[in-house]
Amino acid sequence: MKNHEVALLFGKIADVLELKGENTFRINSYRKAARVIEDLTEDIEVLAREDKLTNIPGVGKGTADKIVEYLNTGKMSKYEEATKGISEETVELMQIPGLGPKTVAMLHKELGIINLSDVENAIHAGKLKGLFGMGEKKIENIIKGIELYKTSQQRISIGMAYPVVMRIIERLKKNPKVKEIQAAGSLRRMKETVGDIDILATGSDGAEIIKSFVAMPGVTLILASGSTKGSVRLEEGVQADLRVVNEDEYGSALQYFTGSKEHNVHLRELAKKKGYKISEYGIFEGEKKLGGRYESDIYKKLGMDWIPPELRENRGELEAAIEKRLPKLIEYSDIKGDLHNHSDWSDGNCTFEEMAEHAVKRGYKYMVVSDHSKSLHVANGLTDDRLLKEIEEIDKLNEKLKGFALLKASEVDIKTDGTLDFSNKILEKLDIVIASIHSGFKQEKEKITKRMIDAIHNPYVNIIAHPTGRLISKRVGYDVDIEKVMEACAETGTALEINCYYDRLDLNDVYCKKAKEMGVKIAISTDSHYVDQMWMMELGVGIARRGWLEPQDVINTYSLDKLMAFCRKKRKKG
Ligand code: DGT
Ligand code: CA
Ligand code: CA
Ligand code: ZN
Repeated sequence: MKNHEVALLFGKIADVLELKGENTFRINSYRKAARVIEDLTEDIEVLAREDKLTNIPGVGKGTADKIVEYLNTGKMSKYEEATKGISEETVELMQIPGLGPKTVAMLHKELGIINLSDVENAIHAGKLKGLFGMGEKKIENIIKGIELYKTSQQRISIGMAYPVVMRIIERLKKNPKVKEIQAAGSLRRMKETVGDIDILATGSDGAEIIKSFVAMPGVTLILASGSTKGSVRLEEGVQADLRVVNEDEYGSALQYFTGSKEHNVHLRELAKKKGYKISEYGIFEGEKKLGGRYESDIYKKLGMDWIPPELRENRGELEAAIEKRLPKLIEYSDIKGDLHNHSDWSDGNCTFEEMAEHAVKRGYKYMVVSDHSKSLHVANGLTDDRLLKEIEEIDKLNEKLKGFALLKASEVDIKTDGTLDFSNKILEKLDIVIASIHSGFKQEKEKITKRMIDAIHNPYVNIIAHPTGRLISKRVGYDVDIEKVMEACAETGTALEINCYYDRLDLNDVYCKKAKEMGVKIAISTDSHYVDQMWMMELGVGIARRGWLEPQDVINTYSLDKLMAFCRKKRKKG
């Protein structure tokens, strides 16, 4: 898929135009196109072939032509024109969180800065201090942004890698020479970012299998192609390795290549203490091979339960496996509904009828319609009247639906002073209320924490969405005291969200585990703005599993009745 490349180009055009101080309307339209294309799960090459690019919201004829030009020639003349006289390094610099076009323009004017090492030198020499807008916090943010940028350059998001790997595996499964095949490495562990993709297979003819692997569409470079290992670069900008191993070593190879490295190191020590040796080829006592066909051979022989891959981070899972107290992790099939979605009443791109239809196809029993509230103008937030009207429309649709319920909700803004965007009189009419922060990100820790806790104490608020506000590739998040937030949630019966959107995954795995330990319930929600974002529930479930969560910890495993009882309980208490 070239979606990411194209989105990046449009984003860069917007940056350059902004750097030059051009018309904001045009800048915004490039930004919008970038965002929409980045989020799209359909392949733009397919859409281009079918002449359907202009069906993408925010993509007009002019934008579509630019996409087609890029897909055909690998170049976009608008980009070349816009960046004339500006170095590639400067364009790159604006991709760093905390260093947008305005800041880069200022740094260029004041210090002649044109690239990343200029910025790093200036920070070191203390030259940023005292410049316009350069408080201590801003400089701190730039330093964090540079770190984030450096790591994200080397890793891609699970949201991008996961569908790619599923496609590769589907394709190779059709090859009659392939017997077993599955992902290993960080992807199998559902880590939020992936450095490279590791796939393992068994089969009758290694060289043939590898040949078909390196010849797949989407391969931009073949790095290695032998009889047991193939290695390629994919157009998503990530490397993928396929290893074909012997059947009687498949389990031990899977165990070894799934990692994590820290988990494996600890496991090897435990094996050693028992007088065994483990490797990718099996588990051995001296020369004698004790097992290796199945992954569970390794764990069983070491006297412990098999450990689900998402737990293998050396965070206490080995001890728990020995003591037979591993959690019974939540699974995708436990999910009964999606608790945070937007329709075209606010900034979504589908009707809630369309969203409901898709939710039914997924086998859900309920789905929350939670459009934005009035102060979020950029997202076409609903006024009181429009929300009341939407409620009516949802009621009407519900009369027609059987065995499935649309829940009336709002993603209500927590305003900068900690009050909510709708009065309790309005909130009372909703089935479920989600509250979240979309403004005042730079507030002091105390202030932003209090703001969130105030919202949590509102008897109508059931879920806090994307609790830390981070964006994996571009934003650290607000400075909230998450432990205090969790205390308030536990006390009031308010849930915290795992937002499944691939660049959010917020709460993260570590915070999920903490929430569980503190007695806080979790909602796993996709925050979908199109039907084809609802698949990201699978990513959220992965994060939940990494956070040791069991079905009972997650409120959207509840039946509709139980979920409604959860919401009502807080109202009664409040
Ligand atoms: P990534 O690719 O950075 O997202 O993370 P992983 O975990 O996929 O790491 P990768 O691709 O370098 O290696 C795949 C697995 O192979 C890793 O999780 C554990 C195993 N492995 C690799 N190198 C070592 C090593 O030096 N020692 C041990 N024990 N295992 C290793
Ligand atoms: Ca890997
Ligand atoms: Ca690897
Ligand atoms: Zn939302």
